Formats: sequence, C-alpha cells, structure tokens
Amino acid sequence: MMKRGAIIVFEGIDRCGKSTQVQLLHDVLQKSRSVELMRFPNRQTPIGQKINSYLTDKAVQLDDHVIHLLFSANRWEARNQMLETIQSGKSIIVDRYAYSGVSFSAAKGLDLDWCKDPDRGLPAPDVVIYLQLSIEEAQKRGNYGEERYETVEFQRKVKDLYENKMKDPSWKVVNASQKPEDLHNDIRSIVESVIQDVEHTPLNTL
Ligand code: DGP
Ligand code: NA
Ligand code: NA
Repeated sequence: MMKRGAIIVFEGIDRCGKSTQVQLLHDVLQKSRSVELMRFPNRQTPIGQKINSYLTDKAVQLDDHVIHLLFSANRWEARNQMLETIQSGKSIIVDRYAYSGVSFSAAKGLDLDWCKDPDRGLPAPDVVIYLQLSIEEAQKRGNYGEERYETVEFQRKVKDLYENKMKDPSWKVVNASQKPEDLHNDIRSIVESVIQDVEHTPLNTL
C-alpha cells in the first residue's frame, strides 16, 4: 500500500510570520517530495468570496454565527480534495485550519463547544505548528492592517484562546520571534519527523 501524505497545519495570530514560513517550507519540501499548499479561508470559491467581502469590508454585516459556519463550510468544501491528495501520497501544508475557526469566533464571545462542532469530522492534522509571538512583537512588524480582526485587543483574545484552549497532542509550539531562517530550521525538523512517522499513524478526524 502506498504511504499516505501528512497534513501539516500552521496556526498563529495575524503577523506571526506564518505565510513566510509556509512558503519556505513548501519551497524546500517541493524539491524532494510531492507536497501541496492549501490556505483557509480559500477566498476563490463562492463561499470564500463571501468570507472575503466580510473580512475586507466592514460595512458587510453578518451574524457571528453565520460567518463562523461559512468559514467551516469553506473547509468542508475542500475535504474531498484533501483526502484524495493525502491518499495519493502527497502531503499538504495548510495555512490556517479549524483552530483559527474556533479561536477567532470564540474571541467574539461565542461558546467554545458550539464553535468546535461544525468542524467535527474534517480530516485531523498530523501536526499543528503554532507560531508563538507576543502581541507587542507582532505589532512591531508593522501596524495591523485594514481587515476585520486586525486590532490589538482582538488579537490578544485570539492568542489567549489559541494558547489556553486549543492545544492537543498534535500541537508543536515554535518560537516565532527568531530569525526567519532559524524558525524555518526548527519547523523543518518537526515536519521531517512527522512525514517519516505518518506511515504508522492512521488518519483521524476532528
Ligand atoms: P488570512 O488570509 O490567513 O490572513 O486570514 C484571514 C483572517 O481571517 C485572519 O484574521 C484570520 C481569520 N480567520 C481565518 N480562519 C477563520 C475562521 O475559520 N473563522 C474566523 N472567524 N476567522 C478566521
Ligand atoms: Na490577515
Ligand atoms: Na496570513
């Protein structure tokens, strides 16, 4: 039987350097093995376009529960492709997943368990790499932008949820205040061993 691919999820507050690290990892893994990049929200689908309008246009009003379910639906619409990809032996690097879903919505005051429910049944990651950075350091990297959620107060709540409510055994916390090359090396050694071990690990669901 062919060895399945791994699901490698990246999480962190806005401005933690996640997108840079995702790209660096993708570039290096691509040289030696087959790997695919996915990011959530995927703003290309009809649901993703709705999410994009909510994030970029504060005049767009959607009930907090409704946008939560749309983010989750945006992950569900990628499920079959995810399963096919890993079953074909390719690994997937995923920029944000259900942990963003729960942390960003629970930060608004929604019930934690209610937030988790819609994502139950999605493919579970083999590893979650959490880029840990203080709010102060994130801010030093340039002011938060114009998108909804990009305020210091909100990011503080998101960080607290990530660090106190999300961690499960698949989580690896990395120090995102390091130089990008050093952080990349840390991430790479974690990922190499996960990809090695995946053979012996059944794919779970959230
Ligand atoms: P990004 O494209 O990675 O910058 O993400 C866009 C923003 O949306 C970012 O502030 C994080 C937030 N976000 C990502 N996934 C979810 C989700 O499932 N639910 C909510 N409420 N917010 C999310
Ligand atoms: Na963002
Ligand atoms: Na990002």
